[in-house]
Amino acid sequence: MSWPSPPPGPFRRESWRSPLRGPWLASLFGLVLLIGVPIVAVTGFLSYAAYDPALGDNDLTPWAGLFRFYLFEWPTSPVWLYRFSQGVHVIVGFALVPVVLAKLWAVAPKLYDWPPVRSVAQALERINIFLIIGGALFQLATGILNVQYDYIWGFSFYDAHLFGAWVFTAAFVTHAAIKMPTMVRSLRHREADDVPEPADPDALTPTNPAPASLSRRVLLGLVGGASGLLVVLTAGQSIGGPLRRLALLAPRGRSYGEGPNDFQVNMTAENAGISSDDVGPAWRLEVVGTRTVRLSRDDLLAMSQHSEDLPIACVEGWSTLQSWQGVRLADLAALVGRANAPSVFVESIQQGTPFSQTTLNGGQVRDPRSLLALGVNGAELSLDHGFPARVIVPANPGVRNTKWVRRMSFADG
Ligand SMILES: Nc1nc2c(c(=O)[nH]1)N[C@H]1C(S)=C(S)[C@@H](COP(=O)(O)O)O[C@H]1N2
Ligand SMILES: [Mo]
Repeated sequence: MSWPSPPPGPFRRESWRSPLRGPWLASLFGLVLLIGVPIVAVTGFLSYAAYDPALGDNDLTPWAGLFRFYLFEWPTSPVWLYRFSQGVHVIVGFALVPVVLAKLWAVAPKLYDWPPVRSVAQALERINIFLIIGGALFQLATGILNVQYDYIWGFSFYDAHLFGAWVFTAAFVTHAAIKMPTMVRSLRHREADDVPEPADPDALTPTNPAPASLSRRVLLGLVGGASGLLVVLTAGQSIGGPLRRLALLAPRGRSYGEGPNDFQVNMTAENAGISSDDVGPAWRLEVVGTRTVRLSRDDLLAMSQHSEDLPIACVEGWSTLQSWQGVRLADLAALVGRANAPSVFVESIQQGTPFSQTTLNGGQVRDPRSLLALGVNGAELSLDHGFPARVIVPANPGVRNTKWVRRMSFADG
């Protein structure tokens, strides 16, 4: 079969005229992605492990079992582990946006290859390229939107971002392996700034270049500058200090509350549907083990109190370090005869959302720094921060630090 000549427009090589395009430029962006993408991927897969240490009641993902092969019991040390890994995931993810767009621009002529199918190998490679582009844009879009907005999805962000990650990773690894020799070869030779690159087999270099409107160096400066700006506009949410005020792209990473309780709130008591009756004097914590004990807030305050400086670190990348006061999870486990519980299932007063419950693993229960917090920074917990009691566990993702706790069931081990 022979193909007709290319239709007018982008399928014609001569319609691509920027003198900046060429294999060196495409390979340079490729190299940056080759370093950046694995950082985002590894921290992302770590986040999944952190979410589901016991893979118990939290994991509502269909077919999640397929992806559990690498999971391990999430540790409690160092306390900043999730704060760091998820901060890196979100900050580097943002920083890669301009690089991904620049790389797409640099290789755009390839997307309009003519004839569209020449051989089985070429067709497979093209399918793979469309999976990478689709995967990258999907992951960046879902990730960024999740940081910006709450619950705008008709589907679970968590499932979509996880499946997207596997599709993208598989396509990325394949593409990197195929293109490695081309990248290494192309990066060896750099043309003077205002000269088009030599003709290349991938046909990225234009056949009839237009005069340059900006130099390659300026283009690289713009892409790098855009990445740097995105880092400045997000990093404060994880790093804190004066940078926090600059974290405009992380609108939920800012303060909320009064005095000692003046720090981030994602889910307010009002939005969670917590009424003052729920948390009034009639509130009891039900602790279930070999026996069931019902404790008032005063009963809890009469137990041995401990104070720990621990971060809250959200999947969205924001984090904050606070000083928490309350009773040890280990003491509650011992109280109901389950000192060696392999896990505890925690339920909130809040209803009707996966965030209202969590499973913590045995290491998290036994760590003496893991608290059921009654206070923060020396003051009573505010209602928005989880009054009468909330979970706070070192190195734990924020979402597993359940607020407005009503029941803790220590498993039999
Ligand atoms: N009951 C309940 N606990 C919850 C949540 C929630 O929506 N409901 N949000 C979680 C999330 S996603 C985070 S990051 C931490 C901190 O959230 P906050 O800022 O709303 O306190 O609380 C967690 N505990
Ligand atoms: Mo969160």
